[in-house]
Amino acid sequence: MNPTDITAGQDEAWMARALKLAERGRYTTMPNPRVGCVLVKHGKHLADGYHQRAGEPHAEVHALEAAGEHARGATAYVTLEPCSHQGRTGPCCDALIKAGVARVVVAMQDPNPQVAGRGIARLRDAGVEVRLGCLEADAQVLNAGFVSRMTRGRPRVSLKLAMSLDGRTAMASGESQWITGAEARRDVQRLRAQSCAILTGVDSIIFDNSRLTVRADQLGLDDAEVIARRQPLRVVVDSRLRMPLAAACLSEPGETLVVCVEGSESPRRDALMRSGARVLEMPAGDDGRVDLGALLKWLGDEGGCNELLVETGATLAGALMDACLVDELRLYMAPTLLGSDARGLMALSGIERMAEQRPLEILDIRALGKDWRILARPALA
Ligand code: AOF
Ligand code: ZN
Repeated sequence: MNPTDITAGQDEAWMARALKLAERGRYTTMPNPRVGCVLVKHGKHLADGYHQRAGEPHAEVHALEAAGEHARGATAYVTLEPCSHQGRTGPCCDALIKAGVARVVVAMQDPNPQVAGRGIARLRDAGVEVRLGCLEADAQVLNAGFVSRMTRGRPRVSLKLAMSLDGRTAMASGESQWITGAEARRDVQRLRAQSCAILTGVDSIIFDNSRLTVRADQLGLDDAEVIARRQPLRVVVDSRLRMPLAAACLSEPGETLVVCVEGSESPRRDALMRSGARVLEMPAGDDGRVDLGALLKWLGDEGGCNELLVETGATLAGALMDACLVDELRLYMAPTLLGSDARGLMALSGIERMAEQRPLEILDIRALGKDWRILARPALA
């Protein structure tokens, strides 16, 4: 939509610009949300702003600074409700009021319980006209991880699986490199870069010695070097502490969290810590393994984790699906056949009859080089 096209929705056009600005923070704002702001006066663009990093000014502050005195009487388009709390930075709703902004168009309410409507209420109390819900669906998608952490106390979980056309993910030996091509792997690199943490099982570390890192040279983005300076937290589910002390990921930049069940052998734990791991004890679930729901809660509450990417084998993938902890499946399907001796996609329990199948809803399918990417989510019963 063209912002100068009077026949089209003016608010929507300016909000689309604000969303594009917010998008620039995709790889850097965590644990904060991605937020963009555009200031407009008499139908003309005044200034842009977006949130870059937690601890740094919010989107509105950048835009107000750029507009200076001209902000008086302007309309602000913000992709998230302006904050009302004193966090690492001051309340944005007060900054907008002080600058004399006359109207604020907001895409979505801030799910942060410290804000949750108070920013909008304060603006209205000060006589500022507020429109809420402009391009809300797009804003919700952009910050689905932040919304999940704020409303459910756990990250949004994306389960990534690379498979052959016959649904196989590895040879019987565990060998799996590489099923998909370079473009699909680049897509996964970007996914890693935008995730707060990557979750895997200890068997994936043992078989593949995966590093689970973001590599600047594989991102294919302009600011790849800057993005790759932040490495997502690596989380290894390792109920009985079988993690090899020489695992490659332990010597990579960034942190590796090894998660075992409470009461695990302490000499082993100490040795892992000396090798550079952080060890976390979690309660055991009914099967004696790490309680995955409790781990996700910890990652949300203590780890500030908005988006969690799962890159793992069939057992942990199945356990997460069984526990209804997967929000999105990202299946990378390669045009190849690995045969029936190869490993299956995920070990799901309790499926014997067709009535017990687990239906999925496909959200998007697209080609990535010679491979296909399928985005899906568990279908609601
Ligand atoms: C806004 N504009 O650009 C962002 C907002 O620790 P702080 O001070 O950065 O506050 C973080 C919280 O502020 C975050 O949890 C969310 O509720 C809100 N983020 N709000 O008005 C922005 N990034
Ligand atoms: Zn703010």
